[in-house]
Order: sequence, then C-alpha cells, then structure tokens
Amino acid sequence: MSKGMLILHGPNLNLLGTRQPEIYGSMTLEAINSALRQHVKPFEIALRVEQSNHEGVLIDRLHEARGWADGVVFNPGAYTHTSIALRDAIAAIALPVIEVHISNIHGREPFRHKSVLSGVCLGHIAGFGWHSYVLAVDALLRQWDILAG
Ligand code: CA2
Repeated sequence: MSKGMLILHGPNLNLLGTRQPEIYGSMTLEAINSALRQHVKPFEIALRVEQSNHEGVLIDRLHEARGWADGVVFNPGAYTHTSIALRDAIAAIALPVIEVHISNIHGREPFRHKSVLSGVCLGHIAGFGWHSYVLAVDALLRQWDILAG
C-alpha cells in the first residue's frame, strides 16, 4: 500500500522568497512545494502540503495526520524554539516526524540554537537551504525502506 506523507510548514514560511534571501534563499514556498511534489512522484506517495501561521492549526494538522499519514516533514519555524504544545503533539501522534530548517539554526542567534522539538522527532536537518526539505523527504523514504542506499 502506498505511504502518506505530510509536509508541514510553520509560521512566516509563506513569506519565503520575498525577504531575507541571504538567510532563507530565493525560492518561494510554492516553488519548494512543487519541487517536492516532483521529487516524490516516482514513489507514488500520497503527499499533502500545509502551511499555517497558527500554533493550534499546526497541532490540528499533526493530530489529523494520525488518520492518513505514515510520516511528517515539519518546519516549525520559530515555534521550534518555544512550543511545548507542538512537542506534546509530535510525541502524541507516534508518527516519525523529521524536523527541518532551511537555515543552520546552530550558527545563528543563541535563542535559535535550542529546539524543544528535536528530542521527540526522528531526526533533524538544518542548514541546506530549501534542499533541507529534500533531505528530510529522503530520510522518511529511507525510514520506510522505499529508498535504498
Ligand atoms: O531556518 C528555518 O527554516 C527556520 O525554521 C525559519 C524560521 C526561524 O524562526 C527558525 O529559527 C528557523 C523563520 C521563518 C521565517 O521565514 C521568512 C522568510 C522570508 C521572510 C521573512 C521570514
């Protein structure tokens, strides 16, 4: 049976490509999403992509994912550094969640060095620009034994 994957983008990521290209690159969120759709095409994955600027909506999407998805690629934006509610949601859904960051949060301001979510995620990828998402998608495909190597 084909696998379900949720790609979830958190707050302000809808602004990608419009400002701060030196940190976040020049790809728009829409362009990233279509590159990811292309990337998973050969694997016949049921892919859903969502973005929200609201913590509660992100929690709702994670809860709903239990009903259809087998894994989540999640860029929680600035909630990474603060949200125990998102941490609890990730722990509760018992799905593999890969935390993704476009920038290298460890090389930025000290308040970005800490993720309160990493400990309940399967893993964490940061610093490779929009390609961080591709690496995270591949990590899930490997987790599912769909991608070899
Ligand atoms: O590097 C990442 O992917 C982040 O999750 C992005 C968040 C930031 O708070 C995290 O520390 C690291 C911010 C996303 C804001 O995106 C913008 C894009 C263009 C213009 C303004 C903000």
